[in-house]
Amino acid sequence: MPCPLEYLGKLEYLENLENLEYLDNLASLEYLENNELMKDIVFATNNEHKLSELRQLMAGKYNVLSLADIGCHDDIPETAATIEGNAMIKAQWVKEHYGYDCFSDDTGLEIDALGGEPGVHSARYGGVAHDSERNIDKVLHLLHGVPLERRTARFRTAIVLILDGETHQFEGKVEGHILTERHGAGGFGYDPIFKPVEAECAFGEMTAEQKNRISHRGRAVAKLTEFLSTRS
Ligand code: ITT
Repeated sequence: MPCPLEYLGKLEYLENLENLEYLDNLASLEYLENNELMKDIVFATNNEHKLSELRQLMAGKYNVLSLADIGCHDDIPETAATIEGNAMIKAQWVKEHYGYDCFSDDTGLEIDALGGEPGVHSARYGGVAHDSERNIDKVLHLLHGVPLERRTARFRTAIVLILDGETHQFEGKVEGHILTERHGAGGFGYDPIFKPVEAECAFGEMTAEQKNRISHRGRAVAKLTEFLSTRS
């Protein structure tokens, strides 16, 4: 339990709230610290699945705002040759056009037997943007007949954070194999055909919590939140 003196600043703030009379113990203050007083942070993504993963990963620490929450409905161009470059474009777009400090992530699935493809082209590998069924069909087709030991792959996530005029980068990755058919209906994107080395099943068969614990995005976000905790 933190020292009550640490709450003095918040008490001043709370004095202006109508419901102060109900705040009769430190547990209530702690609740407010974790919820109503949580800091906002903008996540520059149009992908609802990624947004929901991030909200879960940062729950209790940050209130993650979406692009819609800040009135941004732009189709931000992702024209860089690397996932780091695309993450940079998205974060800079939000900062330049909307003025918010923010972070973005870009993720690629790198399959060794395909020379690292789809990589930066993961979203539209099958020809149509964000059509996961087509993307998976193409991967399974290209890997047809390739034995398990040569189906090695990894998800790699690059996060770019723009904060107080500075840019910071974080990376997370998870090694695994591409399965020969779909498994499970959980997650999104390529999750049904990716089995991490440290798990017995595909991402598609995991709960959100199980995936977040070992995923590329979970690992990159852990570094981001660790960094943010040194700044608050
Ligand atoms: P934003 O650019 O709006 O953030 P996006 O869908 O384009 O969303 P990414 O560029 O980061 O997201 O990822 C490219 C694709 O890679 C994405 O559309 C999915 O097909 C796949 N992908 C990303 N993260 C994944 C994950 O955790 N599990 C499975 N597939 C994933």
